[in-house]
Amino acid sequence: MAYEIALIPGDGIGEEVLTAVRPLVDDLAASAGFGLDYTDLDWGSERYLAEGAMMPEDGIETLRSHDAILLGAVGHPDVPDHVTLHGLMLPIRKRLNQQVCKRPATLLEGVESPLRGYGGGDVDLVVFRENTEGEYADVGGREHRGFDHEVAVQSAVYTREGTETVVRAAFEAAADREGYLTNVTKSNAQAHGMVFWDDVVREVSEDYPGVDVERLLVDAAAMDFVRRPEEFDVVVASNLFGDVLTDLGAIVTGSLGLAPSANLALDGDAPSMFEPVHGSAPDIAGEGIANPLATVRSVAMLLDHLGESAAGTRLEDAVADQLADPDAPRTPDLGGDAGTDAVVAALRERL
Ligand code: GGG
Repeated sequence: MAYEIALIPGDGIGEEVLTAVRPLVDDLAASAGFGLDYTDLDWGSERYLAEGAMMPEDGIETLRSHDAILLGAVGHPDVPDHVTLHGLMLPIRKRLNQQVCKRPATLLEGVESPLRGYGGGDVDLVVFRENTEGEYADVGGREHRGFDHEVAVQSAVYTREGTETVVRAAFEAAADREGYLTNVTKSNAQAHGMVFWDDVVREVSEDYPGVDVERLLVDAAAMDFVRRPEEFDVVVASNLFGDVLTDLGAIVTGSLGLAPSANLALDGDAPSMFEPVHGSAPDIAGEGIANPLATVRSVAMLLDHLGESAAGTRLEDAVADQLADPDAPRTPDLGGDAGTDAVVAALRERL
């Protein structure tokens, strides 16, 4: 049995971490009795600079025939960020209907949190981020460019279907975990879209009587991710709020270099996409010091999604073991001085 994986290293450290991690994943798959057949896709900013587009016109159709997508990172100092995001990552999420973005944040043993007094196991939360609409909707425009009366309009869009899909996914996770869900909005200020969002949460909650729901405004949630992160379990939030909160979740659990994510196409008609939360990090690109573990953990989520849960768990457990080992190499984001390849080599040995 071999799974078809679309591999998009993308930009900056995305390419370095994917190149480093791929042989380890192949070994793991072989030892677990399945194969991974990759389609290497050189999509990204270098392609944009050479050809004027981040991916080919039929790129989305190319992806459709795969079982899953593994993405590195997107972003290049010579290309505006809105071009890279709207040219690659957002069309994939939107056109493959990857409505749910799942981002766990766990403080693992051996990893130092910047928060005083927190140790391994103290923080274990998962954010469900709406992934194809909300504040990321491509609705709006600019008029009167260059004049004093220039105007920019950017509208957020919340559909019942999109909102309910992510809210239901979050309730399902909460029911499986601790029965506790935090709904993050800004419905005091955004009285249309976010009050609608709260209504959907209330409606869906009726199907989950065993789940307690806490409501938080996003400013309070940001504060509490720092002040009392141990009290969160499952969090559901809009596209932008989820994006912001998951960087916060990543850093209070040690590093953006450890944070994995899954963009899930739950209707099953299209592949889901797995990617480290971090971006292309141009400041360290090419130095060989990027932390590969966010990508490794994203692969663990990918394997779990494909139904290869034993292999996914083995990978995730090996990462946890390695981080708990004070003698194991670690990259500078975790206070070490090892390079990407050394961390992957040690993990391969451990597996
Ligand atoms: N690994 C994916 C990546 O490059 N993320 C950077 C980024 O800006 N992401 C925006 C988003 O997730 O909405």
